[in-house]
Amino acid sequence: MPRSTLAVLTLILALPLCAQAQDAKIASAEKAGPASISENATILDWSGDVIREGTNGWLCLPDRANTEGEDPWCVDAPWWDFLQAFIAKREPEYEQVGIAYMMVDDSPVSNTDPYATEPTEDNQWISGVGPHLMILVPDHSSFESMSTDPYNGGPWIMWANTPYAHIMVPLKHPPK
Ligand SMILES: [Cu+2]
Repeated sequence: MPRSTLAVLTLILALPLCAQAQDAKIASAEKAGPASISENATILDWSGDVIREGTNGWLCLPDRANTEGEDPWCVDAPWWDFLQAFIAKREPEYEQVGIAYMMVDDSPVSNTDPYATEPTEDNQWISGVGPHLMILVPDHSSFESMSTDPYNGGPWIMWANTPYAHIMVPLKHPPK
């Protein structure tokens, strides 16, 4: 078979596989938020590439397959600034209130140390958060009245006293 035919065949075979992977990412990302938001959101993968262009200003990202737990996100602009800063290990710059939906679950995480990768004696490792909202507030002094205890039964401040502090709002149950 001429090499060009082979190349074309490879392309034809690879395309549907590729489309399937993209469909799976879109389906995963759409589960992160209510349909009224996620159906019209821009879908990104975790390298920031656009999988589907949206119309409503929201961004949804699929489950990161390399982590425990299912953790798709839908985020607004302040949260996207936060996520990019978090990944680059720099301080976020958002100046407006931010809302993020995680309507499925989240991967296990330390409640105190943003970059912890495993449980330690004192880093409050939590898992099984279940569906929740996450809220950014630029002025962290307004967090003072809130609990930092993930098991208090209601909302709490995660990563308190760091540039990444935010309000966790469980929608079904406290972390397990
Ligand atoms: Cu979360």
